[in-house]
Amino acid sequence: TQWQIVKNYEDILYHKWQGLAKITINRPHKRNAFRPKTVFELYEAFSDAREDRQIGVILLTGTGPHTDGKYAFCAGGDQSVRGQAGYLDDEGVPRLNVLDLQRLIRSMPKVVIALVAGYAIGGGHVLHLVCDLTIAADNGIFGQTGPKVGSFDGGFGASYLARIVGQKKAREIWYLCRQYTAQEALEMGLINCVVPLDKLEEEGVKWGQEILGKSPIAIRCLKAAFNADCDGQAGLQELAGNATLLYYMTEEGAEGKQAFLEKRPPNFHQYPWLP
Ligand code: 2NE
Repeated sequence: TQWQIVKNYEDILYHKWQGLAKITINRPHKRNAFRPKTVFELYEAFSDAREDRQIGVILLTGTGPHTDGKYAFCAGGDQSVRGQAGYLDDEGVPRLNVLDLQRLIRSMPKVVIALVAGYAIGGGHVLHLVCDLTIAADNGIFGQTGPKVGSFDGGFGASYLARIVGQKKAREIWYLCRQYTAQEALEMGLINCVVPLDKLEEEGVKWGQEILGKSPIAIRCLKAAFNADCDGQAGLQELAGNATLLYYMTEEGAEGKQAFLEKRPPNFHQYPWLP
């Protein structure tokens, strides 16, 4: 792969290559924990990838190893900038803007694959969770820490986790704050596969290329359908938005617009009432 740099950021790296985007959290000295700036940069890169009609698959990963040899996907919110009401940005405004990022990853009509080497912990664990797919290196470590460090994620972090691994396991993960190996995560259905560390990106690119050969609209509607089952009216809005998009692409839908613009009654008689 010949990744091209899209834009230089402070806390992340952003590359593209042949239909794939790669977004890398680049704070290895903090186990890739995110501060508000990191999240704003991630949000911008994901928004760019969403807008780019060449891009169908986004790989989300973390820089590693750190100088101590350890790897991390992401260790959640940066506790050193946590203030009284959230994580403080450069102006001292408290933020939980990672929740906006979670929603963007889930709702964007493209496939997001988490590539996890090392720690996916706390809010970093929730980030891999909200990705469509997760490929882990054999050194992957998964877990929540909220009740240990005075935090929790009662959104996707709790209910979506329970949808994936079941209620009992999700409660165990949150109440005990244990760490689980990649193999254990695979066995509980939390991730899609485990590969040797040096094959992680290669495997992500392979899965991405396979997906890129599929129908964009089919993938788009499937992602929205999977979301709709969990996301209530927000999920239905997303799915219905896709139905509207498809309707606009039909002659029947276009006839309504055309008739309005031509100031004539619409002629829908030419279209059947299908059984
Ligand atoms: C990730 C973990 C288990 C790694 O342990 P270890 O022993 O390999 O590394 P160590 O020494 O703890 O960390 C290395 C350096 O990274 C920093 C550490 O402070 C340390 O820095 P130095 O002492 O070398 O200067 N670091 C690691 N994680 C950090 C973090 N989250 N914030 C700031 N600095 C961090 C171990 O490091 C760990 O347990 N980390 C904390 C995980 C955690 O509790 N994250 C926050 C959960 S809450 C959250 O993310 C959240 C939420 O619940 C709701 C909404 C939004 C966010």
